[in-house]
Amino acid sequence: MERTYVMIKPDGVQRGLVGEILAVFEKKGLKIVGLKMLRITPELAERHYGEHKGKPFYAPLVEYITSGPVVAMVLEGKDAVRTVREMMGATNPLQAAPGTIRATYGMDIGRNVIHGSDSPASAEREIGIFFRPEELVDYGRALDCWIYE
Ligand code: 3AN
Repeated sequence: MERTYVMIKPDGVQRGLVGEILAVFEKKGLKIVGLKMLRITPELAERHYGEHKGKPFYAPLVEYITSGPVVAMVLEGKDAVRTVREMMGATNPLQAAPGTIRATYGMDIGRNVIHGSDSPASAEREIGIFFRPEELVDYGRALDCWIYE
C-alpha cells in the first residue's frame, strides 16, 4: 500500500466542495489516514512549492494557496500516488480528461481546486511538511476485503 498527500485548495473549500471531493476518494476505496484543515502560511507555501520559485506564476500561486483555509489529507491505497493523479486530471482543468476532479469542478489553472503528490518521493516530502507522524492513523477497515482481492 502506498500513501499520497492530497489537498483541497482554498477555492475548493470556499466553494463548498470538501464533502463531495472527499466522497469521490472514499467511494473509490482509498483510505483516509490523515485529515485536517489549516491555513497555509507564506513560509509553508514556500516549502511546498519551492520548486516553482522564480517562475512567473509563483507569486500568484503563493497568494492563492495562502488566501484561505485548505483541507489536507493523506490517502492510502494500491498505487495511491498515480491513482489520485489520474482522478484529479491535468493541471489545467480545461485540459483535464472528462470525469476527473479538475475537469468536473474547475475552469482555470490558477483555481484548480486540488493538489496531489506527483511521485512517491514528493508524497513522502509533502506528507512530512503537513503532518506529524502521530497525526497519521493506522487502522483496518471491515470492507477492505470487498475493495481488494
Ligand atoms: P500539479 O498540481 O498538477 O502537480 P504543478 O506541481 O506543476 O501541477 O504546479 C503546482 C501548481 O502551480 C498547480 N496546481 C497550479 O495551481 C500552479 N501552476 C502550475 N503551472 C502553472 C501555470 N503555467 N500557470 C499558472 N499556474 C500554474
